[in-house]
Amino acid sequence: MSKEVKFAEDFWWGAAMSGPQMEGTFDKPHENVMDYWYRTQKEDFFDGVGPEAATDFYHRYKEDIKMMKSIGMNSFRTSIQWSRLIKDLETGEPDEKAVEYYHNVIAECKKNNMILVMNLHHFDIPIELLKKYGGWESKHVVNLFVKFAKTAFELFGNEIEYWTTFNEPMVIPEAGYLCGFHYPKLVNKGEEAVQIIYNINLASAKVIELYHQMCNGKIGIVLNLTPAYPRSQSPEDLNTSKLVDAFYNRNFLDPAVHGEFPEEVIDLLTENNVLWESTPEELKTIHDNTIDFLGVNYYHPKRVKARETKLDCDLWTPEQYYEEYDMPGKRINPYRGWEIYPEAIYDIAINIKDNYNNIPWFISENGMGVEGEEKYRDENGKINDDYRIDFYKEHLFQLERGIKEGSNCFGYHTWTAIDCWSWNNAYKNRYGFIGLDLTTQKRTIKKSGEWYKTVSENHGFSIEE
Ligand code: BGP
Repeated sequence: MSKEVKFAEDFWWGAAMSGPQMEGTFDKPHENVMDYWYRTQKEDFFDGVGPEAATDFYHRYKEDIKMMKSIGMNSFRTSIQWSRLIKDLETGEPDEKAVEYYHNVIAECKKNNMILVMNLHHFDIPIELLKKYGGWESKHVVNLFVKFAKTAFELFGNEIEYWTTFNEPMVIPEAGYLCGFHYPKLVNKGEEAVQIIYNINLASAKVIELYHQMCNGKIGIVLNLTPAYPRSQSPEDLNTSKLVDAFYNRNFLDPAVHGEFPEEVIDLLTENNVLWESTPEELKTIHDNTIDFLGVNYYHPKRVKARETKLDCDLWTPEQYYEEYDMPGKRINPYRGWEIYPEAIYDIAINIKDNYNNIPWFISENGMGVEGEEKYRDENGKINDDYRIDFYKEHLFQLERGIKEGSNCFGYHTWTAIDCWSWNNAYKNRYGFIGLDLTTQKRTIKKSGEWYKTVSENHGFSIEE
C-alpha cells in the first residue's frame, strides 16, 4: 500500500546556506571570527581546508541560483556577512563592492522567482569586535549590530520580504564558551555564556523593532530546537530534561515569541548569583518586539539524564545539572555522530502549536552530512544519495503529521543546496543536493536534487506503508 505525503500548493521547498560557508572571503573589508580562527589555527580544520574559496558563490551566484531553481527550489536562505557589508564597524558605513554584490544576488533571485530569506548573523562576528570588546559579551557590540542591521535595511529592506536576525544563536555561547568547539574555544564559562544569551536576545529584539519602523516585510529568528528527551519518566530525569529544554531551547524561543525569559532559568541563575545584567528598558524592548515568524533548524534530539556524578568544575555551568544519555539502540549518522530521530519534528510542530501561539514557522535547516560521497558516483557522474532521500522522506512524513494536526508550518528548507564549507569540519561531510568538486568547483546534481524537483512539483511524494 502506498500513502501520499502532501503539502500545501504554496509550501516553500528550499534550502539554507550562509555567507561565510558559501561565498569565499574575496573582497571582504574584515575577517569574521571563523576566517581568523582558520588563519591562526589551521590544524583545527579538517584536511586544513579553510573558507577562502569555499563554494565560490561570490563569483558563481548566477549559475548557482539557476541550478537551485532547476531542482525545484522556490526559496532559499542565505546571510549578509557583517564583515563584508560594513566597512566602518563603528558607524555602520557600508562597503561599496559588498553593496553591489548583495544587490546582484537579490536581483538574481527575483529574476528566478525565488523567495529569499536574508539572515543577519550566522556565527560570524567580525573578529575586531571579539578582540576589542569581548564580542557578544558586550552591549556596545549589540548596538553596533543594530547599526549594521540599519544599513542592511536602508539598502535592501524593501527588496527582501523575509529577514531573520540570527541563525542558531545558542551555538555562540554553547560552542564558544561552554563546550569549546568553536573559537574562542572556552569551556565552562557559564557566566559569560549567560550574558551572551541575554545580549543576543536584546540585539534581536532591537533589530526587530527597527525593522518594523523601517520596512513592511516580515522578520523572524532561526533557532536550533533540540528537544530534550529524558532517559526515563523518573522525577529526577524528567526535571532534568525540563531544565535542559529551558536553558538550551526556551532561553531563545520564549523571548522570541512571548517576549519573556523562562522563569525557571531566571530563578536558577539568581540562586547561583550568575543572572545576566539587564535594565528595565532593555527588558521592555525584548517584551515588545517579538518575531513575525520562526525558523527551526532540526538535526538531532538531545537525550539527557539526571547527573550521576558531580561535575568537576568550580565555575557555574549548565552542565552541572545534567548528563548526556547514550541511549542504547539509537540510530546514528556515523559521519557526523548525530542521532537520527525524525519523530522530533512532529513533537516540535505540536509544541509550537500548543505553547507558542501556533506562530507561522518553517523548517529552516534539516539535513544529513555524509563523508566520502564520491563512492556513490555512478558511470554518468551522478552521486546516488538514496540515504539522503530516505532521511528527508522520514522527516517530511513527521512534519506532515504535525501540519495535519494544525501546526502552522509553511515550508521546508534543507541544509543545504550545494555542498559547502562547514566550520572546522570544512568539506568533510557533504550535505548538498548538488555536489561540489573542490578542485575544479564543478557542480553536479545528485539523485536527491532530482528527487527534490519531483517533490516540489507534486507538493509531496508517496511512501510505501
Ligand atoms: C547548523 C548550522 C549550519 C551548518 C549545519 C551543519 O548548525 O546552522 O551552518 O553548518 O549545522 O552542521 P555541520 O556543518 O557542523 O556539520
